[in-house]
Amino acid sequence: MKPFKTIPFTPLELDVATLSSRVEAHRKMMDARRSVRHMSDQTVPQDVIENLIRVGSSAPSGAHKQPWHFVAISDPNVKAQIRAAAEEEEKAFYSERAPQEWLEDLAPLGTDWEKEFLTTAPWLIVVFKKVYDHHPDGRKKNYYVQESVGIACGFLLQAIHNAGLVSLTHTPSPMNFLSEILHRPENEKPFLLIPVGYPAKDAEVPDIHRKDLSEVSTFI
Ligand code: IYR
Repeated sequence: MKPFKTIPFTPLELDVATLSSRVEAHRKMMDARRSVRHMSDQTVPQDVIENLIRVGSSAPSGAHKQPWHFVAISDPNVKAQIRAAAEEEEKAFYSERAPQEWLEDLAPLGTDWEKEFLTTAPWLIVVFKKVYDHHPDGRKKNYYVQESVGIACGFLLQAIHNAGLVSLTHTPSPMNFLSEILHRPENEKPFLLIPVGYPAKDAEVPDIHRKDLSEVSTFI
């Protein structure tokens, strides 16, 4: 007897031709993903956001602790509070805190302190990482929190794109203000702010390109 309970795993069982074509279709689909900063205010139903978060939360995690919490915001007043606080931090970043080299690296993206998408997007999803969990018998440690929550965000971003919606990985820094505005407990720390919605009709994205496979991989 194993010391833990198991259930059968159900594989997809694709033939090689189907496997190749599915991977190619997925690659093409994902190649069309872009970070979009010009959002439409068109609404997205809550049940869609709920299902996208379920995808994010299906990610693997250290010791299966699932050390994340997703806060989905559509309340215009809360979005306005977040925008005001984020823009205050961004103003300080762009005018004082950012070293010259960082500003030069950001120049091709055309970013600045103004974050209109924070009030235009129908939803903001703030992902929190849980450094530890509260249990009746005290604090319980989580493992590989950074990696786990990063993977969960990757799942979420992929699901958003697959839905025909757009997103942006926004990291106002520091972002402690999110804990206060969203009333999150002290064991949760803000990890990523992801506006979700449809792109604005005239949305444009920077003309930047991805590294080739040969630059990002080695086969041995
Ligand atoms: N947080 C700032 C700056 C910024 C930093 C990086 I690294 C980016 O890839 C993009 C922006 C902002 O959101 O504008």
